[in-house]
Amino acid sequence: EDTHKQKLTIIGAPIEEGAGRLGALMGPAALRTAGLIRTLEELGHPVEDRGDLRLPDVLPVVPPVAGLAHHIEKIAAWSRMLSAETYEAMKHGSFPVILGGDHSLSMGSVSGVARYCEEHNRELFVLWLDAHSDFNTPATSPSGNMHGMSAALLCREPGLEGVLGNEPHGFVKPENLHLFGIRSIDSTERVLLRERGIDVIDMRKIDEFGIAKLMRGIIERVQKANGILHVSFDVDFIDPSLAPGVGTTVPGGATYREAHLVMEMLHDSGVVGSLDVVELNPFLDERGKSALLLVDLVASIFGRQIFDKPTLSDQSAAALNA
Ligand code: EXY
Ligand code: MN
Ligand code: MN
Ligand code: MN
Repeated sequence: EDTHKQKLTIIGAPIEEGAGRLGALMGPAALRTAGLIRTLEELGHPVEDRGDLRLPDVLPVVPPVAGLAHHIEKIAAWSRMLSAETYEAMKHGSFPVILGGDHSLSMGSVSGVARYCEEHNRELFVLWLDAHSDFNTPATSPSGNMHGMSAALLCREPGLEGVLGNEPHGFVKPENLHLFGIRSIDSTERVLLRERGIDVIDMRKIDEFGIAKLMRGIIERVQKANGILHVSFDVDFIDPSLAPGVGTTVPGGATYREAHLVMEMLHDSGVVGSLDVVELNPFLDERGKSALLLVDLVASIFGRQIFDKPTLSDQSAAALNA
């Protein structure tokens, strides 16, 4: 998957019911306003923008779950739709980019990618850039908010089968999931993460060993397996001082350069096949700051290098000539 000039399919997923507070619904609109599509085109990628999807009028019936799972019917409807979208995009040789929307959308986006990988005998790896581990189930969740359950669903934790139901979908092997940037884990999650042996790269490890070395380890693993890497980028991976536009801020996140370096290394690796950008809440943002940073980070994963980046004076010169 050379992300150089690869065809991109942009899928807007204005979903907010998986989060504890409203506003992530405006995420795709804010990313578009911040120039996401134009930026990707300027990098030389053919972009197919599928626009923002909307919920069907009739929601699927989901059998009752043991525990708390708020708005599970809506999450199920989004998941089934998104799973089909990412699967189709990949089947057509395109790279799906899902604009959220809260993190529950990854239940759908990643299960579609996983289905594609299973059918094509490619090993799927997932890089989960997040402050949180998102490894609750309805039985363990303290909040019932389903954005805190998406990684668990993808690893086939019990209690969430009804979300995708009988729709075709794939899963992620727990040993192929890398949680990265983590600094908030519920006690219930901790137990499950240990039992399943999930790789948790927390901020302390990043501080101690450096983000480049840790990223290199993951990238080499995927390259050796000739695998495909899905990147699920939760805005709260970044430090809240840089990206305040998110409902679940946790101090001590990735710095500006750490976040960019991750994206630059991912680009150069050539192994990334799909991307979610989730949890942007424009209602909580400061004058578009988080949305603009996200667009820059997405530019980095699609090949923008510091060496080629337009400076402010380039931009004002262009404006004068216009
Ligand atoms: N662990 C907490 C819960 O399950 O309610 C918080 C989850 C926040 C999840 C955000 C999206 O990453
Ligand atoms: Mn490339
Ligand atoms: Mn998350
Ligand atoms: Mn998070």
